[in-house]
Order: sequence, then structure tokens, then C-alpha cells
Amino acid sequence: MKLRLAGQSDRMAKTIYVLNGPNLNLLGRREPKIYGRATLKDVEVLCRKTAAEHKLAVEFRQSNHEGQLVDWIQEAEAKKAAGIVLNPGGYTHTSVAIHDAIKAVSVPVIEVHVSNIHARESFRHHSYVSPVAKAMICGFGVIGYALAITGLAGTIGAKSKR
Ligand code: CA2
Repeated sequence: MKLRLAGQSDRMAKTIYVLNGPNLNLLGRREPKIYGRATLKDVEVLCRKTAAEHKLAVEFRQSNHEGQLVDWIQEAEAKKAAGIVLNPGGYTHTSVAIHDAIKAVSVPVIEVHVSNIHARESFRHHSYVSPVAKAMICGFGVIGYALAITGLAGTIGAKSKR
């Protein structure tokens, strides 16, 4: 029993949660000038490929609900995930609950935005997530997800396949 638990914990230590907030299920289908043409499925494939290059696994999820994102952040902590890549969508600019959830966990969180939020409307300039995130990437399109995984892999010392 003890051995099995240790094995499970080892496996989760090499898992990165990639969490996507509200409306990101629409990626690639609307507003391509802002968000590009890649769909969320394309983003998932990119994340799995990038993570695999560092021998990391990915738990990829999207929700339109704030509490669900909070639950997943807590789950990542409980399962001893190696890190979280989080695009909080519109909750970036409103959510004290997501801020508090990140503050309460020890898992490193990388905040990602497809668009450059600072080059857009002023209400997007403030993030409740940035002060509690390890790092923030914005404006690189969906490549930002790959950059976040690579950055996380570097900080947790994951072995590259190359
Ligand atoms: O640039 C980002 O990744 C954002 O997190 C995307 C959020 C937005 O509220 C943030 O300010 C910046 C919006 C996600 C909605 O995505 C859509 C994609 C296609 C069409 C409509 C919405």
C-alpha cells in the first residue's frame, strides 16, 4: 500500500495542470484578430507535446465557472502537481477567489494570456492573478502556453528528452 501511494505521488509530481477559464472554449472560432485561429484542442495538443519533451504529463481542463477553477487549483495542490499553467480568462480582472486560491497553495502558477492584456482596454490592465503567480506571459498567442510549460520545467528541474 505504501509503495503504491509513493508511486502515485511520483506520477503526480510530474504532472502540470493547464487550466483555462471562461470562454476559452471559443478559441479559434471568434475574434481571430485578437486570439488567432488555434482552437483550444490545438492548445491542448501543443501543451502535451511541449510537456512530453520534458517528460511531464498534462492535465488539461477548461471551465466557465469560477468555483470550478478554484477547486482545480486546490486539487493540483492536493495531488502534488508540479505546477499550474493558468489562463483565467475574464476572471483575471475580477476574481479575488482565484487570487486567494493561488495564494493558499504552494504549487507554482504561471499566468498565461493569449493576447497582450496591457495593449487592450484599460479594464484588462489589472490582474488579480499576477501578484500571486510565479510568472506571467502575455501577447505571444497560444505559444505562450508552450513557453509557460518550458519555463515551469526549467524551474522544477524536469529532465529534457533532448
Ligand atoms: O488573452 C487572453 O488569453 C485572455 O485571458 C482571454 C480572455 C480575456 O477576458 C482576457 O482579458 C485575456 C477572454 C477569453 C475569451 O476567449 C475568446 C476566444 C474567442 C472568441 C471569444 C472569446
